[in-house]
Amino acid sequence: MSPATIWGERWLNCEQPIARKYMEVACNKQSLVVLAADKNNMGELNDLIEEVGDYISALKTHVDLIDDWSKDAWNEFITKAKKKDLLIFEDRKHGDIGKIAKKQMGGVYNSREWADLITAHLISGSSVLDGIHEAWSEVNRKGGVLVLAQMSSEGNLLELPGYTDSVIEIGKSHSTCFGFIGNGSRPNELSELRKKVGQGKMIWTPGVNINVNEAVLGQRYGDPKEAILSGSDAIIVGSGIYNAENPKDAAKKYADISWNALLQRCE
Ligand code: 5BU
Repeated sequence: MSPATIWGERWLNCEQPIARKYMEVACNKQSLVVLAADKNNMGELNDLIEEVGDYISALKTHVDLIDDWSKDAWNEFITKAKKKDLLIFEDRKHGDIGKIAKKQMGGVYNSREWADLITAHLISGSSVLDGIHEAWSEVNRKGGVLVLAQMSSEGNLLELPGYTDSVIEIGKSHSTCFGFIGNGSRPNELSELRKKVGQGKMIWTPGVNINVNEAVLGQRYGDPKEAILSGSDAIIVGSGIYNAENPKDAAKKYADISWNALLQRCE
């Protein structure tokens, strides 16, 4: 199915190449699944991407989780993921002032060179977005930031009155903001977020698992279909896939649920 048929105006009016790429890949793979590849070593990461790469549309990493990280091994892994047509999304949760966020895009991990998308809190103000933008520009790349408007964890302080609204206001008008992280575990919060964000930016949602009781340490889970129907454009799923008895089957299942929910939302 063509992106224009599925995404309609959002595809036609979209000016961000990365958002277009995501919408296109999602249609090709019929999946709105972003894999949270929270593995601790390169071997397991490589195996996981081989196994489920065809059923997901983006790969979310936490580069600092890896025990045996090396530049070469990482570059090889990223090359493999790109061959599977995946956007690379580092969940860095930047939050420092602009000039430091810019430097933090370099350093040992040098995420400006390989990450297409990155997360940031706006706790320090909008300069974090400018800093990240400049870091990408210096290596002739243009990426997108997913700004944390909500979180999935219980008791998070983004829920304090006014915070989410301020974040939406800044993010909506900033060209480096690709979209927002919404709380996948609470469909009503997601619907509210979508209303406020409008159609111009993406909403991607962690806190999604078919087995909502599997949440530990303050994580909260909601149903993947509900998340999409409430306005999410991508479900971020980690343990629901990599801890499944058969990760490939689990990835296919999440892909089918997400895609069918999107079709239903388009009706
Ligand atoms: P899980 O295994 O599906 O619970 O993993 C969720 C992933 O999403 C994990 O990598 C978290 O760092 C990430 N996450 C989250 O769970 N909740 C949030 O609000 C944000 C990110 Br932001």
